[in-house]
Parts: sequence; C-alpha cells; structure tokens
Amino acid sequence: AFRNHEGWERAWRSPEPKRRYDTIIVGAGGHGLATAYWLGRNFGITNVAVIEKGWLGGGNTGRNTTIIRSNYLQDASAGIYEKSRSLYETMSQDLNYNVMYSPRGVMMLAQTEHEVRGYRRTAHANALQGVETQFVGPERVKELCPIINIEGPRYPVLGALWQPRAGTARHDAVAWGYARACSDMGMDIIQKCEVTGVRSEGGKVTGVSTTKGEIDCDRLGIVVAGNSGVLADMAGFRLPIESVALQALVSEPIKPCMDVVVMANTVHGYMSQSDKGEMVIGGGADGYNNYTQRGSFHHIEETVRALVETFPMISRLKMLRQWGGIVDMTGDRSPIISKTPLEGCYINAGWGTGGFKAIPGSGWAMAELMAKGHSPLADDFSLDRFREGRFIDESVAAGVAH
Ligand code: FAD
Ligand code: PYC
Repeated sequence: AFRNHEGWERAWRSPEPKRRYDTIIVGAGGHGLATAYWLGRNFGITNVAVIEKGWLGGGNTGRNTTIIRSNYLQDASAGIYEKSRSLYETMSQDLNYNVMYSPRGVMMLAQTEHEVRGYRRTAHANALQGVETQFVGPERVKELCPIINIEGPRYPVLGALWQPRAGTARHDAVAWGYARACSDMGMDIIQKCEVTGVRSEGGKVTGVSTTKGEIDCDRLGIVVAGNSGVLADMAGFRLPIESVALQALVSEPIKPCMDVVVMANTVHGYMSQSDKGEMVIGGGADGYNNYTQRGSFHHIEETVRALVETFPMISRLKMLRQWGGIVDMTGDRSPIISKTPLEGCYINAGWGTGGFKAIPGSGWAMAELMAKGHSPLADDFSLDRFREGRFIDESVAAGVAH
C-alpha cells in the first residue's frame, strides 16, 4: 500500500558515535538541534554530535501546542523571543523544509480588570521594544474569533492583547528540518543513546558516558528540558528548576471555525485549530513535581470545563487523544542560557511551558555563547541572575497557569 514511499532517501544519517567530537550537544529537541545548526551556520563548527536518548523531537518539541508569540514584558525577553519569532518567518526558506509557519495571530484574553491593566502595560512595553502588539476591545475580539462568547458567564471578555504576526508552526517539522540541515553539514545525530554521566578533569569537561560508550569532547551543551536537573547533577552542579508535567489534548477534526490562536489565562485554557481540523487544547501545568510524560483525566475535565464557558460550541466535541511533556520551570519563568561551574559545559534550560516559540532564537544565542564565550541575546539569562537577584519576571507573560 505504501509502495510510492519506497526508495526515499533518509532525511538524516544515523551513524554510530565517533570516539571524539569538538562539541557534544545532549538532547535532540528543537533547542539542541537549533544550537547545533547555528554552530555550523554562524561559526563553521561542524565536528558536532547531538546525542538523544529517545528519538529526535520526541520530547516537548513534539508534544507542545505550537504557539509562537513574542508579547513578553521585559526587554531581555523581547530581545530573544522577537528574534526567534522573526527567524520563524523565514525558517522554511532557510532550511528548505516546510515548517508550516502560520502567522495567524494570537490573542490573550483579558477577563478581569487586573488582566486589562496588565495587558495594556505589556502593549506599551512592546511598543517601546519594537514588538507589534495592541490591546483590543471585546468587539474586535468577537470579530477576530466569532466562536467566543464575550458575555460571560463568570468572566466576560473585556479585551485582549493581540499580536497579529504571532501564530503556530508544525512542531515535528521544526525538529526534522534542523536535523536534516545538521546532518547535511556533517554533524552526527545519535538517537537511542542516553547520556549517563558527564566526565571532567581539573574542573573542565572532557566528555560524556553514554549507553553507546564513552565519547570525548572539548565543549558540552546540555539542552534536555525536563531532564535538566538530572544532567546538571551528573555535571556536579544544581539548578533552580522544578520539573512538572504539562498536558494537552485534541478534539476530533471539524470544519474550519477558528483562524486565530486564543489563550484564556483566567480560566486556564488555550485553543487553536490545526490544519487537520482538530481543536488543539491545553490548560495549566500539573500542581506537583513529576516526570510523567502522559495525560490524566482530571486535567481534561478541568481544562475543558474552563474553556466551555468561553467557547460554548466545544461542549459538543469528542476528544481524540491527550498527552503530556515534562517542562522545566524556573522561579521567574525565564530561561537559563549560561556557562556553568564546570568549564566547557554550557546549559540551555528553563523554557518551561513556553519554549517552542523560542527554538530558533535560543539556538542562535546558545551557539554564540558556546562559540564566543558570550552572546548579547543570552547574557541576561545566565545562572548568575539567581545569585544576584536579577530576576526576569515573566510569570504573567508565560500565559500558562503554574
Ligand atoms: P525537548 O524537546 O524536550 O528535548 C530535550 C531532549 O533531551 C528530549 O528529546 C530528551 O529525550 C532528551 N534527553 C533527556 N535526557 C537525556 C539524556 N540523559 N541523554 C540524551 N538525551 C536526553 N511552548 C510554546 O512556545 N508554545 C506552546 O504552545 C507550548 N505548548 C506546550 C504544550 C505542552 C503540552 C508542553 C509539554 C510544552 C509546551 N510548550 C510550548 C513548551 C515547549 O514544548 C518546550 O519549552 C520546548 O519544546 C523545549 O524544547 P527542548 O528542545 O528544550 O526540549
Ligand atoms: O507559551 O504561548 C505559550 C504557551 C501556550 C500554551 C503553552 N505554552
């Protein structure tokens, strides 16, 4: 039945690991692959291995609800998230791989007076940062998304923070596109290979132990999202990160009824419609630390009950499937892109519930940090900020309850 698919070239090679690389990246999610890609593209560093314990893109990169936006509050965040959003605009051309970036617009509903004030403030901050957003009234919300019930019952829609060039992309394609480009540059992507130890001598990294043997390197990048604490422990330092599950679900496919993305943070739910017609739905993060990559019944009930108030028509939909991913949460809800106490070892983590949108910009910044020792986009996100009290508070802009 699949004969037309026979004889296709593999998109990336699947080599056995060499004994040594200049640079090893642990984690073949979007951030790890983008880091490798920009190391090659911007700095000509191609003697690189990306080591993945499962399959590439099988972590949060392949489990998220694909919302891309840059409507954050602080200047450092605007820098990296807007860089990232702008890289999404040209990613399909840059990689010659269709990642289906769809700048359909994202709105974050204001359903309390407090949110109205907060989002107006964000719109002003974004204007100063050169990020195009606006605060719109309830009538415009209804115009942009007719299936919303703006009257209530508990929380009438008072307006929304609207970013017209925000949107979605096909999450697997982002990982696959970067993987193919990295492989074409001669990098090795080694799947089904778990890093089990970080080796060092005299305070400097020398390599990793893996389920496929020992591999040496001069530079190591740890880019493993929900497993960051585990890898940091192997490298001998601690991180201010907690790991929790974040869940999502999709409905049966229906005819097109919604061509924007809506986040309703007061009731804890967000929704968009995929190209296949499924309603893609998510809610808040689990309220306790865990490493469980799966969904739970109470989550469906809480999220759908909340969303039905704002989108009454979804009460008649059947839900198809649900899943979960382990997200890495920092206290200020901003990421860490940093050197570590182990020389030659760098970490990119803490993207929590919101790192899909950041993949290209984060990879750009992490590559620059690893190649040159610092990156203007990453400097504010170093680990030092937790010791020095320079928090980058994005608890509201993160948009997902935790
Ligand atoms: P991952 O994709 O998780 O990659 C890390 C990789 O490291 C994994 O493949 C893992 O197997 C590997 N690894 C771990 N330990 C080891 C080891 N010891 N050895 C080798 N490999 C290892 N963000 C948004 O911007 N918009 C959204 O709409 C959005 N929705 C989300 C919805 C859900 C349900 C979830 C779970 C997350 C969501 N996010 C969203 C967050 C986003 O998915 C993540 O921040 C982002 O994908 C993190 O990418 P990553 O490459 O860092 O991690
Ligand atoms: O960061 O925009 C986001 C997001 C939406 C849903 C989960 N994360």
